[in-house]
Formats: sequence, C-alpha cells, structure tokens
Amino acid sequence: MTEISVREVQCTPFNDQRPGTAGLRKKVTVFQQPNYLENFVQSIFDTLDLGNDATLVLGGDGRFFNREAINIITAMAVANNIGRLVIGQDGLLSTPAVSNLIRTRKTNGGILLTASHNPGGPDGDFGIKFNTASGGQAPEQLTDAVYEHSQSISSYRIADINPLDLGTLGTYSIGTMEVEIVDPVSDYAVLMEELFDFELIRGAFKSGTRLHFDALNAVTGPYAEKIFCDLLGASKDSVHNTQPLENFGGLHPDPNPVDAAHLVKLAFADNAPDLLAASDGDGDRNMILGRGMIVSPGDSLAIMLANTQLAPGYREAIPGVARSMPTSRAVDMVAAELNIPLYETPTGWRFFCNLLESGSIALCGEESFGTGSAHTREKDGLWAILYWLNMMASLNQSVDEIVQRHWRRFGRCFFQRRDYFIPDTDKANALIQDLTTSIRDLAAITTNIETADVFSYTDPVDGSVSNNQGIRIFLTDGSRIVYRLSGTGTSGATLRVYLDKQERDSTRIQQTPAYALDELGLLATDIARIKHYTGLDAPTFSI
Ligand code: VG1
Ligand code: CO
Repeated sequence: MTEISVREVQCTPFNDQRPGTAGLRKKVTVFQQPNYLENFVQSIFDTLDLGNDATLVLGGDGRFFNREAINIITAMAVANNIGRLVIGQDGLLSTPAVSNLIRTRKTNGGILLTASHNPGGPDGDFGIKFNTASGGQAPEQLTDAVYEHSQSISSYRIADINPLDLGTLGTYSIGTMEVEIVDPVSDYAVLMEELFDFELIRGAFKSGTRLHFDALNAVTGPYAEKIFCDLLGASKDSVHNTQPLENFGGLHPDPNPVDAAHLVKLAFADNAPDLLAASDGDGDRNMILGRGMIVSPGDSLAIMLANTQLAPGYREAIPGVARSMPTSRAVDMVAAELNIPLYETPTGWRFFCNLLESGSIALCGEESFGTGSAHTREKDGLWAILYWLNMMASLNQSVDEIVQRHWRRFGRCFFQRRDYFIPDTDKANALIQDLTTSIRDLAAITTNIETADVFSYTDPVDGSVSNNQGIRIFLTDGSRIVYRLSGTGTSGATLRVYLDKQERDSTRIQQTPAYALDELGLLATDIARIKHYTGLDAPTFSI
C-alpha cells in the first residue's frame, strides 16, 4: 500500500451553511470558493462521528461540479479514516438509489450531491445532503448540529490523492480506505422488480401500451433505459433525453406542467401516448400525464392509496399514509374511507422518515411532484411511474379513466400552488412576520374563516417538535389556504401560496382548478397583502 499524505488545512467559517428543506443548496460559484465544500464536509464527518471503518455511499445527479465534489469528498474521507466508499459509476446515483444502497448494504449513511430540480451548469445550482444509516435524510436536529459545527470550524483534513477513475467498475484501495465503484442501476432495478408485476407490465407493452418518458438529461436516463426498455420491453423510442449531462442540455429538470410544457402539449396532441412521465435532476420527483389528462401529485397519491391491492409490493394491509401539510387533501378522502391513519407532516421528505422507519405508514407524498413508499427513505420518481404502469395494466384502463373513476368515487380535491419570487428577502420575511401576527385575530374579524394558525409538528415517533412550518387558514366551506417560504432556493425568497378545496358534488368535479379556486386565490392575496409587500400583481409561477 502506498503511503498517502494527509494535510490539516486551516479555514474560517462561512456563515451561510445552514441546510434548507433538503440539504445545502447554493450557486455553483459559491461551492467553488476555496474551502466552502470542504468546511461543510468536515462538519458532517465531525458531527456524525462515524469512527474508523465506516462505510458511506457517495453519488450525485451528475450536474456541473459533481465530479470535482466527488474527488474532494473522497480525499477527505481518506483523511478522516472512513473505511469504505461505495460510489456510483461516473459519479452518478439517483437519490432513491442512494437510499436503497445505504439500506441494502447496511452502510453508515451516504452523501448525495444534488440540487434536485434546481437548474444546473456553471451558473446554476449545486447541493449536498447527507443521509443516515436508515437511508433517510438527516433529521433537523442533525442538520442543525452540522450547521453549528460549521460556524466554529477552524481546519479540515484532506489527503493528496490522484483523481478517481469513476468510469471503471470494481474495488480498489486508497491508503487504508476501500473504494467500490458500482453500477448505479442494478440494485435499484432489483428492488423495483420485487414491488411491481413486471410480467404484467411487459405484457401491456407487448400489446401496444405506449410510454413517453423524459429524463430531461438528468440522472434517471440510465435507470429508464434499463428498466423500461431492457427489463420491461418498452421500445427504445419510449425514453427521451436519457444521457445525463452536466448542464442538463439546457433543460430545466423540474417535472411540472410549466417547466415540462412540451409533455403537456404532447399529452393533448392527436395520437398521444398512453402514459407520459418525467423525473427531476436527482430522480426523486415524478410527473404523470395521460392522453388529455395531467395527474396532480395530490391525486396521484390518493389514487395509489385507493389501488394498493394491484401492485405485489403493496397487497398487505396498509398501516397508514402521510402527506406534507400543504399537499392537497385528496388522500385524506381515501384514508377516511379506508379507515386508516393519515399523518400530516411539515414540508420535506425527512419528516416522513420516522413514520416509514417505525412502520406507521406505507405510502407518502408531497404536492411538489414527490411520491414514495416504505421501499426506501426518499421519494422516488421511477417508482411512481412503475406504480402507474402497474395500475394501468391491472385495471386495463387509461390514465384518464383511472382519474375520473377515482373522482367519482371519492370526490375531487382542487389544488393549486402559486409561487411569488421576491428578490428582497427582507420583504418576504416581513410579509410572513406580519401575517403570523395578524392571523391570531383573523378568525374573529372575518366571518368565513373558521380557524387560522401556524403549523407546528410533533414527531409521533421521537417527540421532536418543529415550529413555524407554514401559516394555515381554514375557511368555513372547508377550503384551505397555506403560506410558507421556500427552503430550497439559492437567491432571494419564494413565497408559496397553496390553495385547496374538496369537492364531492359530481356536477362540479370537471371544473378546472383555476376556476374552482379563483375566489380562494383572491382571498389569499388580500389576506397576506401580497401586492403591498412584494409589488407583484400575479404569481411568478403557478401549478
Ligand atoms: C421543495 C418542495 C418540497 C420538497 C423539496 C425538496 O421545498 O416544496 O415539497 O420536499 O423542495 O425536493 P421548498 O422548501 O422549496 O418548498 V427535491 O426533489 O429537492 O429533493
Ligand atoms: Co429531487
């Protein structure tokens, strides 16, 4: 074994290293500053205190700076006496695949390099987060502890190593540490085969079901080629933009009807495919469309819950289900009928992890195009698409039929999220501050408001409390408004306004969400005095 030299590098803290909703996300240029990534990684190592011989999984969504970051983290892992790193070939691993590898290999955790759905490239965003031995995102207490540590860090340890050969599968040593380069797809594909009826889906493709999946030049391309084409027999032209690129080929890997409008257009064109789908930068989000139908994420979760008996992995009794607080209450309508517990958590997948780990829930989801289950501890884009393929094949129904039947049976929950980009964060904070103060009296002075509060969550498993998780207003007609600030942006602030309204009257379920929520939207703008604080007449973005 060749001797490796390790350096202790003096550094000073950066005051902006507090992780947000899902890890530390900053502009690439921020991460490129000397010591920026190193300080944060050393803070992770020091806080986790893994001891010698720990194994970690390492991979990312392939965006610009991914390779550099993998080399830096590997060099630091050597210097910090990590025993083994399991790294995805070419530095690629989707977020759910990392979670799965942590679990199947029983590693001590993992480091994920991704800014998810944020734009990539030299002028785009980069991000890093760490997951624990359960495969789930670090809980708030741990990310807080890492942040605290980063505020007093004075040095980090790094080894002098040659750049890694990320392209070649296999195991080799760097000093006392082992590096294993693994195929990013194979373990994940095995898991999917266990959960879904691949034989049935293969049959559907054989009999002509047409899929159009768009990987948006992000991490899911190789996964889609292997699973949809090689294992399930979908034709090669079912998958698009499957080459992971550092700048996503100029595409914005955010699977929603605005950023992926080309898929909406295709879904409403003549001769549209049966199922259209996309995933995000790191493969944990999903968008589902059918011929003439956009499936809202809240509906998708509700429909999955109503059809668990169709997929082999979900035939056993479902203990419970969870959604993040702002997510549409469509799933509540199903949980009530099935008489199973429904948990309402703050925004961010990490809040589902204890519920999944304790066996309290089998399915969970967020309005932000995220759905998942107890098969892993991250949301999972391709899993959701396979779930839909399985449902379509079992029921022999189109996406549109499945959704329409669901609405007729359970009712519909109209949902919209309206985002306001506010360059000046002080103005956004003032809006939230003043609204927090004024909602206390709102219910007393406004007749159609039932209650209003600031959402606070007590984790039923470990008792930890998370305050200030969004402002909620419940109206007397059962509709709801939620306000919160985004925790994933890298500049300015984004105010998110979530509108939701349950509708059981079958004559009204065909309305568009924009129409059904028009009045509620006006009320939401008035109550928060959005124009006054931001100068904005309309949302910057609506889905
Ligand atoms: C957004 C979504 C949230 C999601 C998070 C991470 O957070 O609203 O539901 O969990 O992104 O998604 P925020 O704080 O900007 O509203 V992803 O695919 O990063 O990992
Ligand atoms: Co993501």
